[in-house]
Amino acid sequence: MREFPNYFADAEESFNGADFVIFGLPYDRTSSFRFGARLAPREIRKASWNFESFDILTGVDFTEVAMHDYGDLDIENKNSEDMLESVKRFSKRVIEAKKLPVAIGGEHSVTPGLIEGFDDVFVISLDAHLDFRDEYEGNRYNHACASRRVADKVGIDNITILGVRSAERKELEKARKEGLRFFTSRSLSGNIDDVLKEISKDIGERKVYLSIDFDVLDPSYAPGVSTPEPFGLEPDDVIKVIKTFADRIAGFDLVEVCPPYDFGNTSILAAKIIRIAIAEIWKALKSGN
Ligand SMILES: [Mn+2]
Repeated sequence: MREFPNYFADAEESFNGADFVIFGLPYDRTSSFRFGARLAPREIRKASWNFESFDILTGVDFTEVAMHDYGDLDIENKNSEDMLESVKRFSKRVIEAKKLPVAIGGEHSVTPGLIEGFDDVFVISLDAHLDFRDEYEGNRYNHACASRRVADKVGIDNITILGVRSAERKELEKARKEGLRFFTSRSLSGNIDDVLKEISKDIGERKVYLSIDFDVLDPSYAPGVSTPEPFGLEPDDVIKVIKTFADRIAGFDLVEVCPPYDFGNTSILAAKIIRIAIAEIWKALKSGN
């Protein structure tokens, strides 16, 4: 493969001039099955150079979109608490500067840090896993606890998880008891338009934070993830989610891509979905101005 610059394609704006700030979170210290998600920011950036600056699907020319690529945060060797502190600090800086954070993981444990800077936000998480354990392997900040920690912050009524097809029995009981709203991949099959319409109505005009755990996709589309789980969503389902909330998304992350188990197709799809999300949000921003 040719050598390309180590920044996300077309992200050539300065921090101050940007509407979107892309940054990498190379962290996989709590991964429970496959390690390697820390390598994803680099691979996804590389994959982004595969695409034309003009995107025929969204009609957006990325040379017109003010995107900055900050690079990676120095978190690879930190423990969970210190990693979260760094992620939170940087994410806050982006949000306070009125820019939209676009985080490339790394594992899902980064998400609770990313949302810390928002005052009032509804979290939509796409994930094969419920991630609602209070702790895993002795760590409350393990990637298997991501949704639980997010719910601690925003409140159980302000998060919904789409595409679930894996949970531990007690974890599931607890989620049901506490009223966590989630939709299994099966329940969305053939029905996602109606579900999204309903969620959209409930959220109203509130801001949305979108967390895309890439294992929400079926492994036939995205085999290179840390914990693949069969019977997942299709890429178009993810696009539908993005389009439904594009006018309200205040930040998003894409996590759990695991390059050592990828032939390149997962990173390519991840880069494309990041580009489509930026394009749809940008179009919504423009039409709102
Ligand atoms: Mn997951």
